[in-house]
Order: sequence, then structure tokens, then C-alpha cells
Amino acid sequence: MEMTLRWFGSQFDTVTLKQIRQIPGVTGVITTLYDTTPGEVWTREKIRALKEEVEASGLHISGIESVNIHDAIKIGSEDRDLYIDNYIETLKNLGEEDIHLVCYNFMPVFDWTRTELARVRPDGSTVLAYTQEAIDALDPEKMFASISGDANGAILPGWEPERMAKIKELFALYKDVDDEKLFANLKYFLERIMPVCDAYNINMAIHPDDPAWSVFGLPRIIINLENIQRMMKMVDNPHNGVTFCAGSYGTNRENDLPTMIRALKGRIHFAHVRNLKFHSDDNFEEAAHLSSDGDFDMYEIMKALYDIEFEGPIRPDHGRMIWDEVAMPGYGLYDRALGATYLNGLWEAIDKSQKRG
Ligand code: DNO
Repeated sequence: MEMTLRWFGSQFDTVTLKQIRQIPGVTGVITTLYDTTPGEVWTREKIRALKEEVEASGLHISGIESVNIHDAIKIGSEDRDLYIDNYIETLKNLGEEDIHLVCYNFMPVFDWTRTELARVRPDGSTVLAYTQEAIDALDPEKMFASISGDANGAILPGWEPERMAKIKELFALYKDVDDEKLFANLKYFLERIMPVCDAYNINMAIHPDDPAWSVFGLPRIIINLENIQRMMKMVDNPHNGVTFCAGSYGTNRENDLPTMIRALKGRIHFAHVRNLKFHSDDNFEEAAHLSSDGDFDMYEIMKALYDIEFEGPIRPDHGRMIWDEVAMPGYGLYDRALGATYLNGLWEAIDKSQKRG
């Protein structure tokens, strides 16, 4: 595995490449062209400029998170081929620039959903949190407004303000899209992009729906092992793989994370590793990465990744806001650096104990 950190680009991130370079064991960044909108072609020039900037700091680009999917593709509307053509062009340009990993999601309307961006924990840190009760009491059209006030001025990943401004129209467009239709639209998209992925050896890594169940009555399909296996079988190509995100699959406590990892051997292209603390099945908050701070056994998660000989990038995921840092919720420097160091420590211990055993 390679330890990495997500970085949103110098225009958007409070964290610098120099700081990332100084986290022990972090050698790559997972990044994006944050100012592009879904459906737009990423030009080679822009990709190359990003790459050069990252490489000048002594790091490299380990993958892209995300190349977002235009709603027309998820809805399956008539103009979807135009946007798929653009996506293919972007993949080709990434491949030409020697980038071989793309994380994306297929969630309708909203990307990840939380009801609080700054819940205070007993130690005074703040974290992202979710309660079903708050979702049920909320008008979905007000979802964006209800959380954006706590975003520390940052643009939230996957919550493009220009899309959120059209939220009513978006809901209307998805009204005939159920789980089956969404699966069919995903299949259509994957079938069309696989040839370019084969040609440039690009691993597509679908990110799970977060939380791993339907919100506001919208269909959500990337939620459990059964559905991921269905997705992989329907377009059976090793480039059609997954981002194993512990914090997203783990929202559903029926998902046994180490078992899922073992079952997905060979098709996990990217891993997000973080911990959650539950108050009830549908009231949880994000915790420090350390096992004892939350409800996941982080050793078992890392051990499962080790056992399947996972070689792709891992990144610590959302961190708590600590030590008075002001940054994008979940994406400050300090707690993610602690997370990376802890995960590297677990990996080293597992590796040494295996070799000695
Ligand atoms: C949230 C992230 C997601 C993720 C996308 C992938 O912090 O984990 O926004 O990047 O769903 O496309």
C-alpha cells in the first residue's frame, strides 16, 4: 500500500503540499481539478500543471478523487452520451499524463450526507455527524443551506454550489430513477468507459454511498457487498473496481468491514480508512482513527487489507478539527496527519509480525 493524503489544490486547500510532504510515510496525494464542473473535459494542460505542482513538492499524484459524474449519466437522460464522451476524453487525458486511478461516485443529487459539520466531542474537538432524526425532519431542498454555514468558508467536496442552487429541478429529474434504473445507468456508463480504461490501464474505483442507505427517498445502490458484487459482475473487468471506504460502508452496522475487504480481493483499487462512533444505529459521529476512540477495529481493517495484499493508495479519511485549526470540515491537516501515522504504525506492526511468524 501507499499512504496518501487528499489535497484539493493550492487555490482551495488550507493544507499545503509542503506540510503533506512532512507527514512521515506519506508519499502521494489524491487530488482533483476542484474548479471543474461535472461533465467538463479535463484538458491535458490543466492536468499537467497540477502534476508538475505536486511533483515540485517531492510528492506525486497517486490518484484522482473525484472525476464527478454528470447527473444526465446517472439519470440516463438523452444527452448522456455527450457527457460520457467528455468523461472518456478526460480519462484519456489522465492516462496520457500517467495517472491510473479515478475515484467517483454514483449517488443521486447529494454526495456524502451529514447533518452536522461541527459536533463537539467530549475532548472539545469537532467532527462531522449524522442523525436520521435530523434528516427526517429536514426539507431536502434546505439540506445544503442547513450545513453549509458550518463549512468554515470551504466549498464542500461533491456539493457543488451551482448544482445545489438547482436542487428542486434535480429532485424532479430523478423522480423516475429507482435502484434498478440506477444500476442500469451505471452499467451503461461502465460499458462505455471500459475500453479507454483498458487502453490506458485506468482503475475506476467507485465510492460507496454515504450513509449506506437511501436518504430523502433517493435510490442508493453502492451500499453493501451484495450490490458491489452485482456491480462488478455486470461489467466484469478488473478496471471496474471499488474505493473501499470504511467510514461509508461502516455506517451500516450490518456491513462486516474486514469480511467485505477479503471478499473484494483484487478489485479494491483505493482505500479510505477511518473510524465512527455510534450512539445508536442511525446516530453516529466521526471519531479519531484510533480504534478505542470509535467502534471499528482498525487493526482488523488494516490486517484484512494486508492479507489481500492490497497495493493501492490508502488515505486517512475525515479527521476531527483539533488544536484550533480552521479548515474544510473533515479535511484539516492535524488529525489526518495523526491518522496517517497511526495507520502506518498498524501496517508496520502487522508486516513485522507476519514476517516473523
Ligand atoms: C467525502 C468524500 C466523498 C467522495 C466522493 C467520491 O468527504 O469521501 O465526497 O470523495 O463521494 O466521488
